[in-house]
Amino acid sequence: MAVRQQTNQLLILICFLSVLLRQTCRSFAAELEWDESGYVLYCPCMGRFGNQADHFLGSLAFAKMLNRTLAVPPWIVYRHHTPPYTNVHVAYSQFFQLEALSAYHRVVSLEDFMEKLAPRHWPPGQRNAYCFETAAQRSPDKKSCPMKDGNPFGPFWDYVGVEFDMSVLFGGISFSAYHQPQWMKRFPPSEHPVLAMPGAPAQFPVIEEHVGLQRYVVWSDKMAEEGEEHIASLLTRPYVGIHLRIGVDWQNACKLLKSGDAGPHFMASPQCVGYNRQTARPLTMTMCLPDLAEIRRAIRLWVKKTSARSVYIATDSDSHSSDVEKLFKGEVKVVTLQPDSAQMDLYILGRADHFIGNCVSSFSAFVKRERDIHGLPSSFFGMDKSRKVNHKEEL
Ligand SMILES: Nc1nc2c(ncn2[C@@H]2O[C@H](COP(=O)(O)OP(=O)(O)OP(=O)(O)O)[C@@H](O)[C@H]2O)c(=O)[nH]1
Ligand SMILES: *[C@@H]1O[C@H](CO)[C@@H](O)[C@H](O)[C@H]1NC(C)=O
Repeated sequence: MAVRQQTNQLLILICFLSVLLRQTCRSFAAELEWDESGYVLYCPCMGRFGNQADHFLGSLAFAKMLNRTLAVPPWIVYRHHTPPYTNVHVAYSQFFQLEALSAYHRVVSLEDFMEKLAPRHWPPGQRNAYCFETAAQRSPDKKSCPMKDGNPFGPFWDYVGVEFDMSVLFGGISFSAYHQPQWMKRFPPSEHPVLAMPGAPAQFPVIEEHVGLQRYVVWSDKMAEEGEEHIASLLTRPYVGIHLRIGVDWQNACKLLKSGDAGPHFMASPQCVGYNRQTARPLTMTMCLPDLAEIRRAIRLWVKKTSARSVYIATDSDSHSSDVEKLFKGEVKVVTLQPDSAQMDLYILGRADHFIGNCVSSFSAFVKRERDIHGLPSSFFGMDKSRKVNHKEEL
């Protein structure tokens, strides 16, 4: 009797395990199964990392809205100053966990899509491009999507290994949720399985509704390990992380504010002035391009408030580290890594005890969103409340 019961239990266990195994196998295989609900493909062809990240969140939301799998593109990294001087395409999973996105929506890497699904389900000869009529207007026959015109467009689709066969144009619709029914009606997946677009089906900057999707953008183990090593070896907590976006290209961008008719919304600024244009706070020159006095003021304030023992400076230009060191007479350690990959700066800023960012920069915005998700505090240059109010600037 007892033996029989044990055998039964064993059998049940085996059955249970095999069901578990089969499900695991199925979910592994499912990754590579064709999705009858279709796909969204796009080139992250606008801007550098911060811009691409903003666009990524919107594109993720767009794919979910259409219930299509998102083919997650690689990041385009521009190497204008280092050999081989061509764009580098870095797989999403180098920096972030692809699997973490699945908690929100179905995804496949664009690389896997091309290697494992496209040969059979989206073969050469059937590769349609989709774009706005207005974009096609620029082509010689006024009917072709500019998929591979110029850099980074051409190199991107070459890297992916795609030539486009036909163009499908659309107009009178936007990527917003308002037009969801039109998209579904116009492009049923049975007739249009793969929507491949020249740019992200999203707005820049990311709309308020999609800011929280940052939650699904989770650092890869490799990045986290490397980042933690840097933090442990270079910094003493608490540390204040600052983003100095002050290089020549940025100085030129901020000049556009001087004319005064730019309004409060300029690049990533909705993140600090507010998304609603009517109620937005004014955007000042100091917020866009903090001068050395403002940099000193903000750092001194936040180092004091947080009793920081070190400061981490990420920058696109001069780190001003010796100026910052002088502020604290050597009592606060000032660190700047100037890493090869900008993502390492993002990681370290994301983990700081306090972050001071540049409101107008989408690079800063990435850090701010991530910190908000984890409940970590951030502020922006040029807009601490305790700051002396300059009436000319504020009104
Ligand atoms: N390593 C590093 N790179 C930076 C830093 N700030 C800016 N960069 C570089 O400059 C790029 C700025 O472009 P984006 O990331 O799109 O962000 P943005 O500040 O909104 O700038 P624009 O593209 O000019 O609109 C980044 O992607 C980095 O490559 C920094 O603090 N550290
Ligand atoms: C969404 O797509 C999935 C996967 O193709 C499918 O199983 C599901 O039925 C679709 N949902 C709707 C509402 O169409």
